[in-house]
Amino acid sequence: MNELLRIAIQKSGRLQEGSLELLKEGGLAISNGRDQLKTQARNFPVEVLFLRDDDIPQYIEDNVADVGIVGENVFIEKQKNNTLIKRLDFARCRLSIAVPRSDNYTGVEWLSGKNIATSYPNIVQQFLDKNKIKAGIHEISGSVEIAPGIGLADAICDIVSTGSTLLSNGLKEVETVMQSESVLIGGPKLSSSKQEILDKLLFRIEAVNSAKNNKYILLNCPNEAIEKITSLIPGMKSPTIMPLTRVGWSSLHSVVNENDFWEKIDRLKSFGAEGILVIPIEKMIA
Ligand code: PRT
Ligand code: ZN
Repeated sequence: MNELLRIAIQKSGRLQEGSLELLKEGGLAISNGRDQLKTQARNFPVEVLFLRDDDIPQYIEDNVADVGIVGENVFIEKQKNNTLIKRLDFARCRLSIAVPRSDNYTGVEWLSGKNIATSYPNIVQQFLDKNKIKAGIHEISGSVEIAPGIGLADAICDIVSTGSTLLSNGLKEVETVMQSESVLIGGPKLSSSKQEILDKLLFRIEAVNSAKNNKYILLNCPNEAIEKITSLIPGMKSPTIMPLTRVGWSSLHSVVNENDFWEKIDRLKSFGAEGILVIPIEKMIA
């Protein structure tokens, strides 16, 4: 029998949708994991295991799964024999220290001798060691934000996204311990046939992600602006240029990155570009 690459993803929660979407956009025909522990892609040698995110690093270390998608915070906290294969750019958040709003927080030394409630004891300990602070760590698995209010701790370290959970619990964010996003992690070594499947999948994920980060752009410009515009938006190799029936003008097609998109649009206009159309790209293969 041919080998299957076993990919562990979160069964339900904040990572589940993004993980499934990524695999589906990569062309894998899979069902969504409701009421099932695992499923096999119908058109690709992959088996998807649906697990609690906290268990994924251990399952990879134990060779039950080959690779998995978790938050970077979980990858760092668990300290298993895992390696980071690829950052996946969704479920972005940060792990922060927060204290009651009324406390007069003066800096990281304020934490000295205090009690910090968290679900991430290893990460907090590393942070304290780095800052040469001695403080108590109280590990709790959920509802960390209520700990100071009920007298369980002086401070917390928890995941923050918009900050509204901290706000509604009377807390203020005082230190960012780490930034996090979803990551693909794996064990130390795959068999060559599994590595081949993973490489194929990574290639597809790359195509999907670069497409998300880029837009197809079409514009009209006076011929004398072509050179400047080409150096601003060189595209994948170089732009396509077609003459317009209007003498002295061309239509230019290229690819533009999402990150500095608006800045580039402003410059294109200043170069004399008109009739700018921007169109999403579905897949992009360099
Ligand atoms: O059941 P299972 O163990 O699989 O899931 P879980 O409850 O442990 O995890 P889940 O689904 O809540 O989160 C999975 C991963 O998503 C985390 O490990 C992070 O990497 C990432 N992530 C991104 C978040 C958030 N954003 C987030 N906002 N994880 C949790 N939160 C929580 C946070 O704990 C806090 O309670 O949302 C609240 C803060 O949000 P704001 O917007 O109010 O600041
Ligand atoms: Zn969890």
